[in-house]
Amino acid sequence: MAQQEPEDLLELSADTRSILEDNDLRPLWEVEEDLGNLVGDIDPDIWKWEDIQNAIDSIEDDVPIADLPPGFQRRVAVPVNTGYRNAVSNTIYLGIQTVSPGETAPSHRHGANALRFTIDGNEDMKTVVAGEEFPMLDNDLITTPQWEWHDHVNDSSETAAWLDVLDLPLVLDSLNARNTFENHELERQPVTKSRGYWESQYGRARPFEDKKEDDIPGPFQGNREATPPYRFQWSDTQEALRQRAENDEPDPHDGYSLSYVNPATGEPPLFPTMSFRAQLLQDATDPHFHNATEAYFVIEGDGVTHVGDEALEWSKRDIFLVPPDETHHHEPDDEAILLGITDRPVFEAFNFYAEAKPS
Ligand code: 1HN
Repeated sequence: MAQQEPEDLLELSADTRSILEDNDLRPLWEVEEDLGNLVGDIDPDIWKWEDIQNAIDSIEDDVPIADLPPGFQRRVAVPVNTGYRNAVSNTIYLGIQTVSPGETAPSHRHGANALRFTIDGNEDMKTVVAGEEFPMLDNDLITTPQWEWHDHVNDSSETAAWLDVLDLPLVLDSLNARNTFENHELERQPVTKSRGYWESQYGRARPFEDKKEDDIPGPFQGNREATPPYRFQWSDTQEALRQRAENDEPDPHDGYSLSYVNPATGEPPLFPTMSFRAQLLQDATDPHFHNATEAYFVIEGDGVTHVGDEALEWSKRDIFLVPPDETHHHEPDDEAILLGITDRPVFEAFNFYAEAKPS
């Protein structure tokens, strides 16, 4: 932020200025400069998998999870950009986390919502959420809703890696809701549910009468239906994408697209703050722009996404960012599948969402 030089300041009498300063007041025409400018420009950006892999391998060699300082205690490489140094945007945090064979990322819970999208997984890599062990197979998407206990246990002989997505900057910075983090007394929470329990609660045949409508976990209140712990198996999502490509028309901007729904409502968004799509692209999409931010993880294929004047060339496992209000469209080389991540629900909740085609 450019600080105003004293000579730029409108002449106010010394008396007026000291009255204002002494009373923690500022005139609007000076405050204006700061409004909407505390977060720097968030530019289009891409993180190539090769570079991410180098980084996560290297930090894995250097630090066991057990040696991490007290705090979140997760071994993660966090993509950041010029305008916002904690995360990819002021609403969405992405990270690439590893857990080595035999390691546990200890149990804790927090107010922010989280999800894992598995990059290198297997049957014996488990994320334990709200009492149930969820196996992490490649491309599975698993929710860690706000205030649910979660730990990650690698009982396999391979290092596991995944993409973390949290609404952390929104919760911690914008909303300043910082007082909701707790470590479990145990490194691993007790597994109290059998495999498939959460699916049985929220699948197609499910208990109905005794479900509470406003069951938001933790100290929170609100008017959204809580998102349950849930694993979206890639094999199901992949089959649904294939059906869509064979039978439906593509969306002009998102290709053959599926929304990950909140299993409690059967509708998007998956979390009140973030929405997720699996997108199969066969042809170039049409350009448009919107005020929501989008981040993408490349599940399969190669291509380029044009964002403003920039061409982001992507391949499998790359991560890229489409900032607010930048015109963008995708051009897959051949067939490609993207995980689309957006903060659009936040805008929609307050009737602020807007999108348009370039003129
Ligand atoms: C967290 O709980 C995890 O549970 C990962 O794996 C990254 C970043 C900030 C705050 C909490 C996890 C996180 C995090």
